[in-house]
Amino acid sequence: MARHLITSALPYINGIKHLGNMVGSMLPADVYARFLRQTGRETLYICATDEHGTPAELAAKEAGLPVAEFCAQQHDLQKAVYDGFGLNFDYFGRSSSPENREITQHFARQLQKNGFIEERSIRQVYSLADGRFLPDRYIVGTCPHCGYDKARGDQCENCTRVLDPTDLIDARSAISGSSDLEVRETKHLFLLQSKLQGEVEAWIDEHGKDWPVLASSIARKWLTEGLNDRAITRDLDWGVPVPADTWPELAAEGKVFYVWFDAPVEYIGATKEWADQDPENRDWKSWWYDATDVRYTEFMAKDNVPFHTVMFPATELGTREPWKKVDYVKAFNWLTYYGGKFSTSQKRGVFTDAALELLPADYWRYFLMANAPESDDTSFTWELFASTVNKDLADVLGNFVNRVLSFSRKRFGDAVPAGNEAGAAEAALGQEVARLLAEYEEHMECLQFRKAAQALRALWSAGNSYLETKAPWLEIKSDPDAAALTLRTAMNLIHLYAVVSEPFVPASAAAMRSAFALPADERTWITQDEARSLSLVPAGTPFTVPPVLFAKISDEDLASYKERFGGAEEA
Ligand code: B3M
Ligand code: ZN
Repeated sequence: MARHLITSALPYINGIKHLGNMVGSMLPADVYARFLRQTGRETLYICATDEHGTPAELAAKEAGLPVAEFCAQQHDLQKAVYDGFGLNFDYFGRSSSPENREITQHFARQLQKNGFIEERSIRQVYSLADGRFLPDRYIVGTCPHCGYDKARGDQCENCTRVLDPTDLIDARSAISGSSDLEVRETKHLFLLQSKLQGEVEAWIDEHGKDWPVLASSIARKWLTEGLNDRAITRDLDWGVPVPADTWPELAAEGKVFYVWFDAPVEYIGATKEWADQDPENRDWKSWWYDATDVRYTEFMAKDNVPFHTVMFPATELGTREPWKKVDYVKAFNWLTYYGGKFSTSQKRGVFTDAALELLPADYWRYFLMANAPESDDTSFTWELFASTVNKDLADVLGNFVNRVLSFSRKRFGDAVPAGNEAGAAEAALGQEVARLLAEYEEHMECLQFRKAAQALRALWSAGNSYLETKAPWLEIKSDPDAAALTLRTAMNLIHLYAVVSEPFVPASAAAMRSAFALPADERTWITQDEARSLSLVPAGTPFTVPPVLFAKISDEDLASYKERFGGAEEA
């Protein structure tokens, strides 16, 4: 049986992420990893903060902190939010780790050895006032295309055009504001991607066949445009240093690798960080090197697809070593905020820390996955959020659990009642539940999260329909044994929900499961037969009634959320 390696795009260190980032990478990866673990597959889910590059340096400057300190703080802040979301990483690392430095430098040496790296002289902007070169975002000026006066050296935020720092009008240093700039010659390393084009194409022909269209179409588009040689070093203080044993001159000048060169390597680096914490029992290399029994799935939003499907595979191929390459790329479209962009700089939309201040993680997890931007963009609106929470979570699931357990306790006391033997209604219910469970499993295996969420919801609804049909509150009057059977069956459904809902709503699943005092309940999944017979919780099992699982979002709540976060009017 294959071992499953899972990674989600590494969240950039410069600030807390919004819900759009969450639903396009870490959350679906966690849902999938939980499902795989529960169904008995050996699984390793790795993620990390992406800590290098100019945005990190600039954000640190703004915060008035040394960049290393800033990154350490932000890493802990982000990790705390992800813990709050119930993200069950096997390891959450840092791309600034010594492990990543070592492996990134190894990659570079291999690429050099195999003729895929070349030193080239380029002309770059140098700031006399700051005494340094100004890469990418360190230089600001007026966009030659649209006239926006805060365009950055790499891109104009206003018209989104990609720029070269020398294109800017009235260019100045983002550090000192000085316009005392000149263009100087400097040497950088270039990755000769053009030489690897054919190999990457062949690799995608072979391995990209089963990827979702969103991923494979983006990869093809990049290949059609042709792979250009790219500068993979920068003049920055913060980053993986160019190794002095191979490039003494560049190392002496303090060059570091470009953030997109070391970031994907951190998937491997973080796996080594994980292993270094328990070297006796963990073998990072077996997951990455010559790992023919590993199935590797990556999660990311669509803007990250070119780096993962083309550039990083090119880098891996160029090492001429058997590094594990991605098997399946699960890519996502955008989650929009009322049809517009979530924006960190304009503080528009919902950030992950703020979301957890409002409501527990399970509300967000279920909502986001049930509406995941899989085949198209999804628009987040507070109205859609409130109606999903109120209908699916509060009415369908939460209400069922509470109603069944409180009613049974009132009529039959603190243990699951015995009553009649299962009859025709229970047999029909068991068939239906087994069918829906199979459907749910199938969608999860194919990483179709919206469909999986629908199947899960259908499982929850099946319980409601059964309860409405049997109406134990009427049965109790004429035939208490019939009512007891209905309640016992419904309690078995609650236990089944507790097990199979875990990937989506782990905290609520744990609350449902702990309602029953089952001896040694270590079961991780439910088989078709068990689903059909609905008898894992026998009569006599003591139970408690958990607090209300999901509170409804009232009209007043809705109004206050919209006021606090802004709604349609700002779109
Ligand atoms: N840090 C995503 C971003 O910030 C980027 C992903 C790296 S994955 C190796 O857009
Ligand atoms: Zn512009």
